[in-house]
Amino acid sequence: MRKTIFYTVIALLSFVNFSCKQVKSPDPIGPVPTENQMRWQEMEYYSFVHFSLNTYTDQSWGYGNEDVKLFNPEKADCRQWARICKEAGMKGIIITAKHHCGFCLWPSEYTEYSVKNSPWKDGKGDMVREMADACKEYGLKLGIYLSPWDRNHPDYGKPEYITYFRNQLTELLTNYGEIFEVWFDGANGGDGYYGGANETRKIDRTTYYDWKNTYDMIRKLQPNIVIWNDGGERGDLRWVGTEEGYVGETNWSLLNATGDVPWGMLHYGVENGNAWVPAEVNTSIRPEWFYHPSEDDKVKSVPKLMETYYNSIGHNGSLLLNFPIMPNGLIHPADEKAALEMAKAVKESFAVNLAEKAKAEASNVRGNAGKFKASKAIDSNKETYWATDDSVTTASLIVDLGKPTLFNRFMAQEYIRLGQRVKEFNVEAFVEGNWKEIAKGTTIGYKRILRFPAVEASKVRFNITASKSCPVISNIGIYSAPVFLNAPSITRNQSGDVSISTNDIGPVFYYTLDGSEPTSKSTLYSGPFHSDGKLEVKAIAFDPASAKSSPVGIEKFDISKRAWKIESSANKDASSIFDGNTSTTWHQRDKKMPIDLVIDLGEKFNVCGFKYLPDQARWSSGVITNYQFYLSENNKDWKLVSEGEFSNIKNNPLLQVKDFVPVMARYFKLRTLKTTWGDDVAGYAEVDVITR
Ligand code: FUL
Repeated sequence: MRKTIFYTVIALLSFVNFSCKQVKSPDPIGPVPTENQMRWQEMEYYSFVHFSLNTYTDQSWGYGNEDVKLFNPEKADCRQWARICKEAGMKGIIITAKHHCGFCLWPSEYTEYSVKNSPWKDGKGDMVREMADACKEYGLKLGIYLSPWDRNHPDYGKPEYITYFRNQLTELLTNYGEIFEVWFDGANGGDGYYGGANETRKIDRTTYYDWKNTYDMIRKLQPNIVIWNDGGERGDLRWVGTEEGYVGETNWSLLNATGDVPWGMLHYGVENGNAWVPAEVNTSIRPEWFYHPSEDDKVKSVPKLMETYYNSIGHNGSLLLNFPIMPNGLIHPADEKAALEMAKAVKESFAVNLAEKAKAEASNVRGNAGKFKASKAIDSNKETYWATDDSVTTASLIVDLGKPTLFNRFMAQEYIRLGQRVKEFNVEAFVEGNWKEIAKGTTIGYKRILRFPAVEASKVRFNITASKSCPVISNIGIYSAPVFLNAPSITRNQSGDVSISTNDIGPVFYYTLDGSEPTSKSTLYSGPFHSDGKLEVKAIAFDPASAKSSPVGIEKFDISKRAWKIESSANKDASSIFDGNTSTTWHQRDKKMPIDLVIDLGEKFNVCGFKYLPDQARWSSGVITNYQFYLSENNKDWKLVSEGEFSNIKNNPLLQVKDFVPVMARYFKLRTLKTTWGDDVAGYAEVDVITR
């Protein structure tokens, strides 16, 4: 008997051993994430806080000469920031320890331009310390933003500055505990205070900072860190080429380790790149990064934030969402409300994974081994996965829900420790006895979520139609998420025709013109309507199926543009700059700087401001950074009414609004002094005036 048991055990052991040998895990393909990148990827969602002297000067970029005495956040409370981030489902906070103006939120030993000379806590405060303590208390990780460009420091542009920069980094990476991410913004407008020199300093961003040695130093001081850098040496993470909150639908977590990274590579990654450099989507909860009171009513709505969620985390990226801190040192209640409502929407959307209790079956299972079977993709365990045989690069997995079930989201995750593989896939639903395609996508990566109109089906088929190598899928999710509609956009063309539209599928619109809040009882929009002159339109999108409404879209139009004429050019395309269509543009290419745009308003008005929307195409030429704005009654005698800088317009090409003391005028002149490209091209998507 004993012998029989012995031989049975031996036989079983050799069988197990034999099958394990037979069914080896897939080999990794291409570059794979490091442990640091893996840990970071799993964080998914974390925040930025922007706080500096800009908060007190209503600027986007400080020049470097702003008075340190302005910094006095009497209610500063990093615990409030941390609590909000925690409740919003975030996993960490990156603080602007130093922005481009050079002001330091910690009492750096190497400069006087810091909190130590501010009235805040009589110069005894340390905002980075308070942030680190608050993060610890709330179980969040801490990250540091240290601007390489320093508009205050006298040595900026010289080799000495690199020592200063590294000294500051050393302070930040040694005195505040573990730092999960360090953020080096590439912005550099050239000019600055520079210790009183008030000049333009050009650096070569590929060589000046000697990133290689700085990186070595960082990794020694913080072995678990990830480095974000949008210029020079390749970091661990990449920018996605826009600050509007989305990365490409196709998103490879790969780049090449060396060479230039044009916009397309930032946004979509590089399919056959030789380095793992995943995407981080950074955007602000308001249009701008720093706090501006004029944006209190421009905090992003839940539908907008949910769109950002799907276009970042749902596109194989992480989401870095910014809170601007108010001058009193707190996050504005409207920002808190939006972030918490978004968290609730995310929670509700993904509360029940309908695939979890289902049965799964695959067209191919690697070596027919239990370890790689289809159900490993629906067991909610990130360490197990469904995989196919090496020779199989197209495969299907059917999730049987058991009964007709309503759903509108599909989520898939690759086991990226073995590399990113899937190039193309689609999802079908079994409806009334037939398979019907409901959605399709390209890459998957760490996480991909597809949205589609709700469908009722008993089975779902996930088809991988192209993959670099055998697919390795760690998780699949099927959800029924609540609908969130975006506020509609409202435009008016030069003839005065007002149009209402949206990106969402299926809603109708209701609007008002008398300032009252629109409801589903207001006027139903049935197509463009005519209305010249000053006008305020408020509109909602409404989904008849769920009876849900969007937030209210509001647009204020000023004087009619019907009689406007461009005086400075005979070009016919030029009128596209006041056609109300933000995607049509005009570029003046036939002049040398400064380039003037002169417009005849047709009659005299009391003008008190102007608006400039740059070309919305990515990295377009002709984006104005430095301007002058003049008014005239006769097109001869001009009065300069506004001049300055459109800060951060390159990365965040928002509508720029400038107000000034009212002046009667029939003509205006927008003079371009400098653009982001520094060439002789001035470009415009829209220009407008504000009148009294
Ligand atoms: C940009 C900077 O210039 C902005 O001011 C902001 O800090 C943003 C996160 O990065 O490029």
